[in-house]
Amino acid sequence: MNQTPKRYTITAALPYANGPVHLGHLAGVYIPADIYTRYLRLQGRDVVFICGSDEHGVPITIKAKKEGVSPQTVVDRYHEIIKKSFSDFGISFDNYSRTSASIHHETAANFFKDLYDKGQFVEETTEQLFDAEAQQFLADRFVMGTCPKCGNTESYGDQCEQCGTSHNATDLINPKSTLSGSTPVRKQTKHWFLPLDQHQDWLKQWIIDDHKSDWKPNVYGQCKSWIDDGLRPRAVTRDLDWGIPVPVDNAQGKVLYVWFDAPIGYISATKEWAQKTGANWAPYWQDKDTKLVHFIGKDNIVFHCIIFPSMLKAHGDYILPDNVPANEFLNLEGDKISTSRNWAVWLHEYLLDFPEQQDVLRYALTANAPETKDNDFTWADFQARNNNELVAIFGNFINRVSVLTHKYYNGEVPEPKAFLEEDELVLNELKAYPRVISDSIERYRFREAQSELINVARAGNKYLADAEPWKLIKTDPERTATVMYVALQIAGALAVLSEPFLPFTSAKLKESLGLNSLDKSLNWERIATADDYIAPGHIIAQSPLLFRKIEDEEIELQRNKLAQTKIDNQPMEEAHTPQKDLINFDDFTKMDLRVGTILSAEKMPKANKLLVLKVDVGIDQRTIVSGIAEHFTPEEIIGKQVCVLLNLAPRAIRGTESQGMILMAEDADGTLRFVAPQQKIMSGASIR
Ligand code: B3M
Ligand code: ZN
Repeated sequence: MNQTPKRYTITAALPYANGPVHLGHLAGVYIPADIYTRYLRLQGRDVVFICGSDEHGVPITIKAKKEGVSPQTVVDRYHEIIKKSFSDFGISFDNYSRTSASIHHETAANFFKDLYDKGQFVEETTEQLFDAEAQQFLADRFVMGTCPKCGNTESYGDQCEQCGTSHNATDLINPKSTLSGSTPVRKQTKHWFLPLDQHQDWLKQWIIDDHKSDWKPNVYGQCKSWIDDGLRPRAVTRDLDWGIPVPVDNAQGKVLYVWFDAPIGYISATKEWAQKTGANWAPYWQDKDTKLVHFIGKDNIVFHCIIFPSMLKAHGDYILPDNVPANEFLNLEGDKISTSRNWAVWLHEYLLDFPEQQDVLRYALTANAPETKDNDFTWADFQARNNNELVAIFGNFINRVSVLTHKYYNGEVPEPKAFLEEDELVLNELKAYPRVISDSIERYRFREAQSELINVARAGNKYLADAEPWKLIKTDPERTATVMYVALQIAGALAVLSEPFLPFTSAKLKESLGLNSLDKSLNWERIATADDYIAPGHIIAQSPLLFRKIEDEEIELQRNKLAQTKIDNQPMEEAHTPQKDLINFDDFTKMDLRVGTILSAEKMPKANKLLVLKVDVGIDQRTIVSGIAEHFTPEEIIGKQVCVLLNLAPRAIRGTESQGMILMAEDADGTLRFVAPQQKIMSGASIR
């Protein structure tokens, strides 16, 4: 879209309501979407910003099963938590809805019905994976196996999180049910398929030809690889009991696939917003002068670039997205963020430790946003961004301006005298910033945009440091007045330009500078075209503390929390060492393994760990020294049958020759157990 669109529909991925949101969500999707939307509003554009909870799908059912509660209980709980986190962090949705809302059920069912009536589906009875133990069809996250594309052994039935490929559950190699662990069988069932193969041609032209230069390379690349591989029909219904019932005859026990209903959630949420505000929802989705932008994470690319557009196209009344600026992933202190391993910084927990410091996190996440590649969040970087940039540059400049204005002029903006070259220079530089920042934002380069914002404060600091009004005041009050006047204009511009990135700070700053009571309101347009934003005589209040230094101890505390999580996770992770190198059968038969019976046991003198055993191994009775004294008393093991490696070369241990080895199994916590025959058997029975 080249000329300015009439209106914008901005969507942010609907988070699954099966857990709270963490900083990865914020960095990848919601902050960029919020910056973009706030920016558009500041330009006076007509925009609706839409999101909501994704409350269907297998992840919700799995969580509910685990907790022994209904799916509705799960989604009710997390919907509220997620909604609050977003509002706490200033994510300024016009509507945050949910897919269990009746308006959504109705909208999604009608959408399906419409495509059905138009003959846009292929109806087919095929063999699907079925868990005979759990008596359930296995779709999506109910089944895991090896990804046919990249070999990841933990791919889900509908999608591989490693390579981003979306596939059919029957494509998985070695599928296993996540319900029972059993290997699924195949069973016939009827479903409706969206024939993506029939959409291949227009998709190719639309993405590969038309969007080669304006979609991000990561997004374009994934789509291209999909299209190059050849698109195949995708089932859009499932045999499940949680979801939107398939609205046609003879579809009992079937619901819409979550990835069919969830994106329609954007439309339902827009309708709900229109109902609340009295607006008309339709042009936001159906007028070709509307620019539709989907903010998502990289694991959602194919759904937003291929499947949902095919649905919209098949319907016929809808516009297609203009852009889908998907981000890569944010890691945390070097590791992939993981809900199950609790390797995350949860937003509601962050606010307990850093109350009212939303903007600091927003800033650090944008400065380090995973726009072109996966990135790493570290607490050290968070602290440095705050202390070296927000406090030392932005906060410092505002503080100096405020303090000096009060000290010299009781808070009244002074009358400037003649401008010198350095004044003109900085004022002209200021005028250029709205354009520079806009250009970056319009191209979805939010880190670049935010670093330009900090450059405004940097320019202000440099201007003050060069002019030194604190020295000048003694010798040249007139010149000081001019310098302070110019510095105040810079402060005013910062208050306005920071709004998309640091909304809480911007509001405080506007308030203290009294920007809302100016004759001509200060906006991006005025910053770009004028240089007398705040007139002489205007009164400013004392600036509140915008940012405070974050101390080493606070960072240490966060690091300790994560270290504790690592420890909590450890036994599980360490329990299984990787498989050793392969051996052949001959290697195995070289080991002479036999059942032995312990005849006697006594402690080795002066050795805490060692027991000296006499073991009957059929062909003889031999002495074996074993390091198990800390685990067993001699009395409790006499008479026990064990496995013995007979032909281990004898060796002297503390002067006693040991003529074999007893096999033991070790638990994750270090507990030792004998490997023993289940029933009594003759001593010397060979083990194969
Ligand atoms: N709930 C998946 C996710 O959180 C999904 C997004 C839906 S957007 C329509 O990755
Ligand atoms: Zn894969």
